[in-house]
Amino acid sequence: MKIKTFEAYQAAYKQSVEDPEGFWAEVAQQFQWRKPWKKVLSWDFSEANVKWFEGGELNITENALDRHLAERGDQPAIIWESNDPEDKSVTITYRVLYDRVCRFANVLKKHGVKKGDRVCIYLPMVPELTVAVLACARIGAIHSVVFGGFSAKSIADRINDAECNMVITSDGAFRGSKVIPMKETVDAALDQCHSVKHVIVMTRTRTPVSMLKGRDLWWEEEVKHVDSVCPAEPMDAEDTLFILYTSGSTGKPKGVVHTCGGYMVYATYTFANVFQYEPGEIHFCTADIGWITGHSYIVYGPLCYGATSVIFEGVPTYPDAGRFWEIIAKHKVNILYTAPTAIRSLMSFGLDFVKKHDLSSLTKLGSVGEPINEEAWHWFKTNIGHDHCPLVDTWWQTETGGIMISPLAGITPEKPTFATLPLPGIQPVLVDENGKEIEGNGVSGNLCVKFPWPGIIRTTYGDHERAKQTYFSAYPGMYFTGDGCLRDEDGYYRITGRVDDVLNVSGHRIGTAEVENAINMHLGVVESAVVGYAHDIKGQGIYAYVIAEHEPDDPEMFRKDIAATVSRIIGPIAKPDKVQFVTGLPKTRSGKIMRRILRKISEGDMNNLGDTSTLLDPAVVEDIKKGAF
Ligand code: 6R9
Repeated sequence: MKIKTFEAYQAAYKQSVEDPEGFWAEVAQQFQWRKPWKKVLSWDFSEANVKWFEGGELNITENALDRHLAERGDQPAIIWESNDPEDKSVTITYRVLYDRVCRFANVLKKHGVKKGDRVCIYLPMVPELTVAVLACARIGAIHSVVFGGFSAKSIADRINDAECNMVITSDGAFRGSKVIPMKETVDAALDQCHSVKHVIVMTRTRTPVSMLKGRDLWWEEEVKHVDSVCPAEPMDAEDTLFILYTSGSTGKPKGVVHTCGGYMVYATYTFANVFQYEPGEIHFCTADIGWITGHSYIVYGPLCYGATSVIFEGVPTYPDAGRFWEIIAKHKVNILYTAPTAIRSLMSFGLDFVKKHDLSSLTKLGSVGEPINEEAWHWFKTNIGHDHCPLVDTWWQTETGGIMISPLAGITPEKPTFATLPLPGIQPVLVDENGKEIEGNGVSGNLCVKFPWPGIIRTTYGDHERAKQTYFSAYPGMYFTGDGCLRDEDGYYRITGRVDDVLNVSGHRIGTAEVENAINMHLGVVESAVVGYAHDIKGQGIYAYVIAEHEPDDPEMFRKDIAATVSRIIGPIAKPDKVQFVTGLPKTRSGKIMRRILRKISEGDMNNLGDTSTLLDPAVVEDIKKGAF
């Protein structure tokens, strides 16, 4: 499965383009299948239909667990590091993880969860989160993990969209110095959800929680009364493995659907190759399992490849800004996979925090989630990687299932801030606004992919038309990523950021429309427009232009109230950084908000607003400029 030289990469790439089916069949053969597939690939982008390994049967947990027991049953699968550095860390071997997954799978079954049912998981970063995810996969239930920072309303929307019949949560969560309620938030969500029959509550903070008779169950109690044997449910390669909600440029977040066979093959293949994982290495991905990075590179990729994966419950700055480095020294971490926003934040605390810890175990570094700026790239490479660790800048998306464009660690020659070259099987193209492919090097355009890969999104849950519209209609015959991209003279790719109305705040994807809808729900707000602006640490900050019914008496308080509403409707991650009260918004004669102008103003670029003559009322622009931050 593993490519070991740059020549081998080039050969694999060539083969993957000339004979994609042969290429992926060879990779897929290295997994454990219950029944072989009949057809490697069938696809039709115009209908958003892609199928991989049709007719094949498998269970991903047999690949992530059972298959490792004979050879590495006693090897750590998970090393868990608590929020509190004084707590003992927990090591869970493959055998123990297998046992815990089987038991919990039996708990789910006992309470009526069947193949195809949807289960919402709202948990902090504890080992039970991985257990819950794998237990669902074991019995063929579809997991929908919701990031712990989302509000009750966001949880409710996701539960209702997928009609989940089970929720798995905890009493509370530890996050830095804070204790955050979890069950209470789920309870508030469930007031608006009628499909949920049971809630399983894991004990973490032992904060008082309400437990309703007949509905709510304690995790610890339930696992005592079940068998430890749970045969894996045979799944069709194209059966849904999970749903993960993500933001787009319009409307509510959509449920990205990934299926069992293709996702498994792609997450594992990319894990092995991009990180050049060597047996026994300790892999530390700092993402939350509530995002795709955690799904693919904390849980499924590493475990299917028999790796040891670190799960960290806390935040990089608690108890101080040396926490990541302390964890690396403590567990002799070899691979660190993190986000530019974390790097920039830790940079700002100075090198003393770094120097206190022994980072000599590190062999490879990775970055994901947003474009990495030159300064952060070099700081990471030099101060954390001591200039000898390869640094892979990995570009991909929730919809792609796994890494798409990235160096292979130590194999692909690096170039700071470039995701470099496509992985085997990935055929990127740049297109202009008219959908015409831009060929050659030294060009920029919108990034599309013209051939399917096994990890590609299959549909948006419950609304196939939306998947077609969002990804396959802008440029017929191609998957459109929503990203802008540069291909330099060497054919290296650099992703420059979203070209649609999606923001990337601290690596979190947030739709401007979602934030506007939340702001507009606030009492006294008439209308709003949200744009992103360059932010030193977060990458992008959220700038909201708000028209209020009356001029606010206490604008500062009104801003805080608006932030509270956004927090309540979406979650704290979507709170605007800046709120400017305006009397009008720049609109075209057809009523469309000209965000281009608002973006420029939010960045302080007042003199390059471009043509404003097509505006309904060009005078509003002058007013907005005067009041800008
Ligand atoms: C994995 C993940 C996807 C969006 C994507 C792009 C941005 C991710 C990047 C990157 C530049 C990288 N993005 N990795 N931009 N360089 N290495 O983050 O998924 O949360 O769905 O976000 O993130 O804009 O379109 P997701």
